[in-house]
Amino acid sequence: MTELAAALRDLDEDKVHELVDAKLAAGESPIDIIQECQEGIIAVGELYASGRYYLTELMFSGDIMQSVMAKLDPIIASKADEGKIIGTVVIGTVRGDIHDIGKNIVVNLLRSNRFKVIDLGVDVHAENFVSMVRKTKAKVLGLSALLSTTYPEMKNVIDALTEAGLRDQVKVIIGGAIVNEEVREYTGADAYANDAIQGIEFCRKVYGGGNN
Ligand code: B12
Repeated sequence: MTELAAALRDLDEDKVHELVDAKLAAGESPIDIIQECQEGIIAVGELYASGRYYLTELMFSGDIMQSVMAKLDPIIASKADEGKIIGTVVIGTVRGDIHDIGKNIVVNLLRSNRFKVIDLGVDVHAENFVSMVRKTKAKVLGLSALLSTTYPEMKNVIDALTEAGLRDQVKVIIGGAIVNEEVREYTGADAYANDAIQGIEFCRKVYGGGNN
């Protein structure tokens, strides 16, 4: 584990920021910094799951991550690829789930990569996803979920798209730390991603490589 990941795992906010500042000064990419932080925060989750951390620590790790993102987001935005919009992506965290740090990273990266993003926020009902896909004619719907209890809800959204006759016109990608091929298959999604870059690559592919 890197020093930055360990500082986040140990909830040492000052050290996290010291290391992030040093990495930025050394020209490291915000994406690499996010990945290191993600490693640390996954360790926080494991400590929580094993009973060594409590909800307070879980919340604090989220706060630290958000304060890091407040620093990285403007840098990501300043490197935005200017030019014609590639396509529209509707995204949100599904009903029952309020985790949004990862989703927000995906949103910012998509925007800086010339996608128009409709971010529906957290705890989003299936009908809202369906009506936004219908309204915007988006070719990609991104569903974020970090709780295994919300997998049925992701399936519910995809079933609702089918019922509305929209499933053929939209590709669905599910994302979050713990989704995998098994969850993709269960929900009926077209793809899954455990990091933002995979998600952006998928959107580019759906929109024909981003050249249209
Ligand atoms: C911080 C945190 C919280 C914060 C969230 C703050 C916020 N605003 O989001 C708070 C304290 C609120 C919280 C609450 C809870 N949490 Co929590 N939380 C976490 C923790 C430690 C980190 C999540 C995070 O922000 N990671 C950092 C980001 C950058 O990573 P990420 O979310 O994975 O996102 C990346 C990728 O996955 C991907 N991605 C994400 N979404 C999408 C979407 C698309 C479309 C794409 C393409 C990609 C993509 O791109 C991102 C960037 O690379 C995780 C541990 C873990 N392993 O993830 C537990 C974890 C998710 N939480 C957990 C639990 C149990 C809870 C609670 C139920 C606890 C409780 N008893 O109340 C509640 C649930 C509340 C609710 N109803 O949603 C469990 C879930 C276990 C499970 N199997 O279901 C975890 C795994 C911890 C654990 N190991 O036990 N949590």
